[in-house]
Amino acid sequence: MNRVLGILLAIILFASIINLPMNVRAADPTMDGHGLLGEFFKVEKNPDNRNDISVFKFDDKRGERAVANLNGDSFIDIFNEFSGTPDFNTARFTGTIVPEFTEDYTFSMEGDDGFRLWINGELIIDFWKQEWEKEQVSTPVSLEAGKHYDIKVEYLQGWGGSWLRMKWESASQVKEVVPESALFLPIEKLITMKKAELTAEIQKIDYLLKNFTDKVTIKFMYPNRVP
Ligand SMILES: [Ca+2]
Repeated sequence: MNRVLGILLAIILFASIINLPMNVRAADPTMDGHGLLGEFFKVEKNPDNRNDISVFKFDDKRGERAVANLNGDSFIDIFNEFSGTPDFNTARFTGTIVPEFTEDYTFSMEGDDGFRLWINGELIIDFWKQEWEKEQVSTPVSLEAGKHYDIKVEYLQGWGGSWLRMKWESASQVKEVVPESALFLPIEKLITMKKAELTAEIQKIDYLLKNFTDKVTIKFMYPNRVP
């Protein structure tokens, strides 16, 4: 490791120890790239038939937000914020899913209203209906431990309650809500996040170099190599 890098690491350590207030972006709601990327869309209801399923499309995107997992939490606040109304919206959730065991997995979903689930590009649950609280179970999907599989969920909300719950189970995996730890944001989103984190670290280093260089001692990392 060269000396300049050593100095930079020392400064980063110094910055984290003294916890300076700096103009960096707020922490993401998910940790270490876990979770799913949610995209939220507004739709126009058919004024003559509020049960017209054909209105639920994905062409009027209003915003996006990372979610930890699909655990039954209400989407109403998010739709209110992005669309201005909790009624007649759609959402799409994407990322990757990593199983713990090499086994056949079965997915179960329940929601208010309907949903579709793809794993590794294969549509395994198709419940595109204005109905609610009706659990749907997939056919078994063969997965390998530790491997990232693309996951996509599409969701429609007519009116009233608005939520989704996604569970999995296998011979070794007890049926549970798929946890945040098994879900990862899409790779392009991860790269954007990591770039932002790196930019924030560089901003910290810039700030510290300008304001605190005289207080940083290289002895912190290399006690025997620096005079
Ligand atoms: Ca609903």
